[in-house]
Amino acid sequence: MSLLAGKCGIVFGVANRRSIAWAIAQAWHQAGARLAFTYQGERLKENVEELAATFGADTLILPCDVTRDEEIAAVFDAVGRAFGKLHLLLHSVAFAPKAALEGRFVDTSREAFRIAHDVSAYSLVALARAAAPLMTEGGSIIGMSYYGAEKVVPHYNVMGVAKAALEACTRYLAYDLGPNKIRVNCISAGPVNTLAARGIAGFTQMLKHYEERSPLKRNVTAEELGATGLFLASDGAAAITGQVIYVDCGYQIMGM
Ligand code: 0WE
Repeated sequence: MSLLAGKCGIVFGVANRRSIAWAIAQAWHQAGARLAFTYQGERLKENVEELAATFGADTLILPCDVTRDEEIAAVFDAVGRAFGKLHLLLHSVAFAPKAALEGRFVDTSREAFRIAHDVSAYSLVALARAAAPLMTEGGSIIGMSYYGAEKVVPHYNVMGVAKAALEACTRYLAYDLGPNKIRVNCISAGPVNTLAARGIAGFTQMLKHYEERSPLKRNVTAEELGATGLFLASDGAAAITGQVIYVDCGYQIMGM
């Protein structure tokens, strides 16, 4: 029942109520965890405040642009003062300039490549390094990935390369932090209709494609991703680290 009673967590990447980060946060909260949330930019501040308010007064809400070391330091400083310790961290953050997701991968600019990797992959390393000193009782760090990390998904382009980096970072972090009982894993989600997916040309066809081709003949729900996030955070996953867990209705196993 209270799988995460007495645990403290921090969630990066809630934009609105459809966010995968919000689904995982809800699962963690319902399991008894005390949570902190970060938001990127004033535009998303109100959304996160409104959502987090439903979790009660001991919820922390902090600004964080994950490309800024000083903002990351301030976040973990505040979490250390408020919680004194940390057990869970969710990284559900990605960005590539829109143009890089539209044209050909071969045309990716140096700047678009840099931004995609900084926001979407390096940030996991920076957050893990800052979180580790607070994870004195061990911990679970979770990143979000996508199949485009391992196979070509047209137009996913530099995000696929950045997710491949994120998955490799997950393995190296798992090795470094394992002795501290900190586990690091990725959930590779099937497509979900979130803010990050909005405006992506052909996204509706992609959902239909998964319905037709995946063994379960449907798309994954945000609630199901929440349940996997809860599992990976719990002692049920105590011996699982460095892994990429596909939560995609089985799509990834198909060859044709
Ligand atoms: O990781 C993602 C998308 C992340 C993302 C989304 C945007 C949209 C707005 C990163 N950067 C941006 N930049 C923007 O300006 N997904 C797994 C969802 C997604 O995005 C795709 C997909 C899928 C699936 C893009 C092309 C093809 C497939």
